[in-house]
Formats: sequence, structure tokens, C-alpha cells
Amino acid sequence: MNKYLFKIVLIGDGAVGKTSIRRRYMGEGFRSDFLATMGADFAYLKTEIDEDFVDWQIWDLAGQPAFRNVMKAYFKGSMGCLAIYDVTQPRSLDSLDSWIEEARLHSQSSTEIPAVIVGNKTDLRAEVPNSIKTIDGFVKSKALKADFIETSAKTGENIENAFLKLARAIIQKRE
Ligand code: G3D
Ligand code: MG
Repeated sequence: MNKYLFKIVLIGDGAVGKTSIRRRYMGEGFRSDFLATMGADFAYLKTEIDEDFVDWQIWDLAGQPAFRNVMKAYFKGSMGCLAIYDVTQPRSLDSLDSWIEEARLHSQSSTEIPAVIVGNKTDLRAEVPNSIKTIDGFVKSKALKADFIETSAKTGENIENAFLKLARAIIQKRE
């Protein structure tokens, strides 16, 4: 068994469900500290994934980042991100563009950080406005090495799988 510590960041527009996804994944077993100066939440959780110990440090922005230096600190040393949009708000998918650019700019990693694109709030969607094809096109046009998954923080659908995908992507990159 290996032991990993992953600092990851949650990115995406306000109200897409970043905090809800984090809370749903973490259940009761986490510690959380609000870093008021940064407008960010920092939470910590121990898990086991694929027979490895994975300790998560999950960073969650509160509100909209006002300052560049906040973004810099937020992304510094991050090893992966969940890029979250709301499937009922196509505009929040368009925004992922600039969010991913921020991550690229500030992560100070020489290579791209692994990302999983998360379409949240599937419970609210009657039909499929953003087909997998659309996401595929988005990912390819940005030359991203990103996986894609749809979730509902409300029902819990795929929440664990989103983190699982990200953990595997991070581990794969290290190897
Ligand atoms: P944010 O952290 O990205 O800003 P939040 O988003 O987690 O605060 O969620 C914003 C609102 O969306 C919240 O509603 C929350 O309950 C709701 N929400 C988050 N995920 C889902 C989901 O999967 N399904 C549904 N139906 N709602 C979701 P309120 O009303 O509390 O502001
Ligand atoms: Mg939030």
C-alpha cells in the first residue's frame, strides 16, 4: 500500500455545487478550516482508494476570488482539480475555460495538473443539454487531459467516482 497526500482545488462558477460536492464526499469525517484572508475553505480527509491510503486536502473557494494573489495562493502546489459546472446552466461550462486557464497559470507546475470535469446537478436535468460529445469537443479543443463525469451532490450520484477518477489521474501522472 502506498500513502499519498493530494492537495486538490475545486474550481467553477458560484453556485455550481463545489461546496455541496465537497460536503457530500466528506460526510462527517473531515476537518475544515475557513481561511478568511483567502476566502477559501480548507478541508482534510483520509480515504482508501485502490488499496492505497489517500489523504485529501481539498480547497474550496468561497465566493468569487477578488485578487490575483488569492488565486495564486489557492492554486499553489495543487496536484489536481475538479472543474465543476452546472448541467442546467450551460454558461457555467463556458466559464470552465477561464477557470482552467487560471489553474494553468497559477499552479506553478511545469506540466498540466490532472483535472476531472464534473457536470453537477443531474437530478435537475430533464434531458441532456450538454451531451458527452460537447464535453469531448471542449476537452479536445483545450488540449486537456481531462476525464468527464456527471454528478448530483443532492442524490450523491457519482460523487465518490469523481474523486476516484481524480485520484487515479493524479497517481497515473506520478507514475
Ligand atoms: P458553490 O459552492 O459552487 O457556490 P454550493 O455551490 O455548493 O453552495 O451550491 C449552490 C446551490 O446549489 C445550493 O442551493 C445547493 O444546495 C445546490 N446544489 C448543489 N449541488 C446540487 C445538486 O447536485 N442538485 C441540486 N438539486 N442542487 C444542488 P441553495 O438553495 O442552498 O443555495
Ligand atoms: Mg461554495
